[in-house]
Order: sequence, then structure tokens, then C-alpha cells
Amino acid sequence: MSSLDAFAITRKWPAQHPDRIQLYSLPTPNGVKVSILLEELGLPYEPHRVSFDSQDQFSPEFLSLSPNNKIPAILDPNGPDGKPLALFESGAILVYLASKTGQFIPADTAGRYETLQWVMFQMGGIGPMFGQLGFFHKFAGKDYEDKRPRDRYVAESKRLLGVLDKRLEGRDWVMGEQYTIADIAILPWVRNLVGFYGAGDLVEFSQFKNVARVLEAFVARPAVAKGLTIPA
Ligand SMILES: N[C@@H](CCC(=O)N[C@@H](CS)C(=O)NCC(=O)O)C(=O)O
Repeated sequence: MSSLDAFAITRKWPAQHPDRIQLYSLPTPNGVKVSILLEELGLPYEPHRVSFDSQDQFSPEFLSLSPNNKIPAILDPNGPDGKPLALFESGAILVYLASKTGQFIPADTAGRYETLQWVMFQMGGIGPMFGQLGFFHKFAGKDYEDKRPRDRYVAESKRLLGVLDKRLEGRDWVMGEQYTIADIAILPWVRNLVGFYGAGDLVEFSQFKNVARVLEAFVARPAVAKGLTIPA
């Protein structure tokens, strides 16, 4: 009997390696944040696919860990005080894993809060706004005759890209020389906006030269390339 058996989620997605971090995810912009960080950290983990086609996110087993029915979620058998820790919300998971390992987050207090500020900028701004733009441009909302909702999210996405572009002026990464969880939170969403959503022209992405430069450096990292494919 492993320490994870008490968690109902392991009944639907049994842990083959209960000593490893269990990741419940899909390769979406929120899901890959966690797989990219795990790859960057080189931590052993076991990915499990939560299929939206099968509505897995609404199963009682998944909801027992992630009551908001959203991926990603993790179960760390070796959490604080050596006890298992279950977490949902990608921002919380990034902060947890970076704090646990002392990597991809500055060691000094001011730098740490500055990084968290940019993680929150993604969680409260970039993610929700780009996501809405995706709905109105690529998914069901694209057939709506009234283009005002779409235009509202286009304008807000452009504004956010402008804020990010200004921050990246003269910097390698959001926090300067140090690559952190702020980059890992933000850049998968930018990649998705211009890639999968095909909204590059709509937001006039070519004007955000710093964002484009940093996105290119991000996707060139081997851990990012791998993390983007998890779970296979
Ligand atoms: N704030 C959440 C958002 C997570 C989220 O929206 N996940 C989407 C996939 S990218 C999801 O699970 N959607 C399934 C659903 O809404 O049924 C986080 O960052 O973890």
C-alpha cells in the first residue's frame, strides 16, 4: 500500500511509480506550464492524461483533487513534512515546485515577489484574456455575428502584449538574466495565441518584437520542447 492510495484520483489513474510526482494534465497552455517546469527541474514524474473527449475532468475521481474541474493538477508523494500534497491551479503548482527545489525563482525576497507578480499577471490577465480571444476567434464564438466581444478581447490582449513587450525590452527573460516560473507561466500562452489560435495577425503580433524574441528563445529550450508534448 502506497501513501497515494488514500487519494481517490489514483483509482482512476493508478500510480505505476507512487514515489514520483503524479501529474494529471493535457498539453494545453495551462497544462504544459507544469510539464515544462518538471522537465526543466529534471524531477521524476508520472504523467496521466485527463481526456476532455471522455469528460474525465468531471469524474468524481478527478474532482476529488481538482474541484474546479480543470487541469493541471499534481499529487506529490513527498510534500511538506514528508506527507503527500495534492494541488490544482497551475500558478500554485509552479510556485510550489519552484519553492520546493529552490530553482527557477530568485533566492532573494524582493526578486521572489517580483517573479510572483508576473506569474499573477499571467494567471489573472494573459490566461483569461487570451483564452476568451481564442473562444471568439477560433472556437464556437467565431460564428457570432456581433464582433464586439471578440474585439474587446483583441484590444485587451494587445494591451497585455504591449505591457509584456515593454517589460522584456533589454531583458533576456521576464526577470532579466534569470529564467523563472514567470517565463514558464507566460510564454506557453503567447505561443498558443499566435500558433494554435492563429490570432497573430489579429493582435498585430509583429509589433511586439521583444515578445517574439523571447518566445523564440523559450521554444528552443529542450525541456520546453519535451514539456509541450506531455502527456503524449
Ligand atoms: N486557472 C487555471 C485554469 C486551468 C484551465 O483553464 N484548464 C483548462 C485547460 S487549459 C481545463 O481544464 N478545461 C476543462 C474544462 O473547463 O472543462 C489554471 O491555471 O490551472
